[in-house]
Amino acid sequence: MNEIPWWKKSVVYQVYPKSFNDSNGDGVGDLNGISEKLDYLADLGVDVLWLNPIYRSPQVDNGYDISNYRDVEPQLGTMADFEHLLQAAHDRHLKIILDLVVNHTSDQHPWFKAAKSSVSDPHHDYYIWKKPVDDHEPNNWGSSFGGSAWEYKKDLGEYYLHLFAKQQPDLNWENPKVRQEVYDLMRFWLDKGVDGFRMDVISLISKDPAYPDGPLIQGKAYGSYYAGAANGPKVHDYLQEMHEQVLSHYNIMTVGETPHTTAQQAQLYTAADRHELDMVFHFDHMHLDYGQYGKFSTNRFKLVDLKEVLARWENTLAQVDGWNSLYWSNHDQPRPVTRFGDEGQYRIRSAKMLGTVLHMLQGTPYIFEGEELGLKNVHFDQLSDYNDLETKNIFKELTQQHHESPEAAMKAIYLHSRDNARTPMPWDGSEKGGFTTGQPWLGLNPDHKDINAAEDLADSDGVYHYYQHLIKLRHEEPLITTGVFELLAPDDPNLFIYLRKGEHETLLVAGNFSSEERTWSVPDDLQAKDVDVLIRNSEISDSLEKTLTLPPFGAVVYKLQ
Ligand code: TEU
Repeated sequence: MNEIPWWKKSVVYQVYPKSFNDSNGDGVGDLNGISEKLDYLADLGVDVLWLNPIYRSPQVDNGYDISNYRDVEPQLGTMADFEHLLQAAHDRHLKIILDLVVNHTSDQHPWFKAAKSSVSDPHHDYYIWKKPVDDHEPNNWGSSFGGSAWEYKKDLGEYYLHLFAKQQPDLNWENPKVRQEVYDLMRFWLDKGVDGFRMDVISLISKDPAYPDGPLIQGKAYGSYYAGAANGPKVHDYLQEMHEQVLSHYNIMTVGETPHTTAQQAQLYTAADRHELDMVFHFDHMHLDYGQYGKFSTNRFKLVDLKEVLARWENTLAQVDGWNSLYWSNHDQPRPVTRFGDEGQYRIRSAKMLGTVLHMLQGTPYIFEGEELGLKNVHFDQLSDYNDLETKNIFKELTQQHHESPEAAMKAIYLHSRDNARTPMPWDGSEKGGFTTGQPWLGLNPDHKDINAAEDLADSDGVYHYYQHLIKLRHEEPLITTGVFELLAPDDPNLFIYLRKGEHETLLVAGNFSSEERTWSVPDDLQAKDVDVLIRNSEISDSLEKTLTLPPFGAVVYKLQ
């Protein structure tokens, strides 16, 4: 059998540099701060660190608006600091992947400054410009952050496209010069020894040349660009060209962020024989609690729907020797304990349960900073306490366009603001959480006095030590990487139970998503006394009898011979 690629047996830890650890007291996390915490990360047992963008940026979208791809954002440090971090990580057998943001640049990038200077500038068609149609925007597309996706440059008599903030103009991937510029900047970092990339909204880089209007959904004033910009006509040509010209020349890993992509479409991105990407991030499980206004709703997910989504992705990618990423959260999502688990008396146990049912799936697990501590969403009282432009824009949309009360808007923001994930890491219970000696760029979660790394690591039953065990299992138990997935009890509204089947052995994974004790009738062929308990988060039977009883948010993994 072919050697299993290293990234199929790896666990990735996502570091949001601004919020991880501040080494120089300016209130902003930085690269040297990450270097200071490498032993914390190596001891957890992870294999790869994904750093959110570290490049020079005006910070309109916290680094996802890049003005120089070959320089480090001064607030985060210097190129020497990065090279030191990379070497120190490699010395601990930790790989580092960077965030490749090439669907768009900052409007402060020299390319865009030249492009907007004149329609005849050589850089003009590095971006996407259109003439007005009937004195209006070229189509009805809305920006991800509210408003139109088109910005008019009066002096040029043209609009430019920005699927995100107007300070984030979309690059024109139709232009081969743009593609070569991207491949060159990728080589710049790979030749430094970087171990791969997470590719920001890579499913959006090829647009439908007709730029058709998008459907009006969820009460939005503008049409969705997904119909014309997600999984566009040439996206696979571009990725296969990138693979041939760059990726295939290095022993690296790649993960594409592919919003608005189905499991079937993901087969095309990740099938081994297509030579595109190693895996993708999908969003199907992130949209289960969306409501009439999209993401900012007060709906709660339904476990039956969650199990259907996770099983569909497991089964669909397995059909083509594709590969899955496994995640509960990232820098754009609320905290898993709040969204999928329990913030109250079962916070720690539900955090462990969520870790168990995710890490035993087939795919590469991603741990977003703080997930290994069971962190919760933050309760900021004022809108002014939030930093994220998406959050500030949605407050205006909910109150001014949809006439929701400020209280209702703040409740939806509490549940879904991206700042839930971006509050500074609480290293200890001191006033500034051991994150900084200065004024933090974003407030810490007030609960950090009790919920912090020092407290959790001192608890042998804490979340961090449980995650160490989960990660160790992935490194030692081949079935977690290769076992065939089979969902059991698909209609059970509280229990997530599945198998990972090998030739002679089987793993049975069970998680209780409710705050009540639940039971499950174990099928005859799975009842066994001589089973190994690989991990459990509470008092659960040592063997599989006729009935499996799981306490509130209980989780267990059995290995059957
Ligand atoms: O996010 C793209 C994307 O899918 C987001 O719009 C996501 O759907 C939304 O944030 C969920 O609330 C990537 C980055 O992860 C995000 O931080 C950037 O703001 C965005 O691209 C633009 O680069």
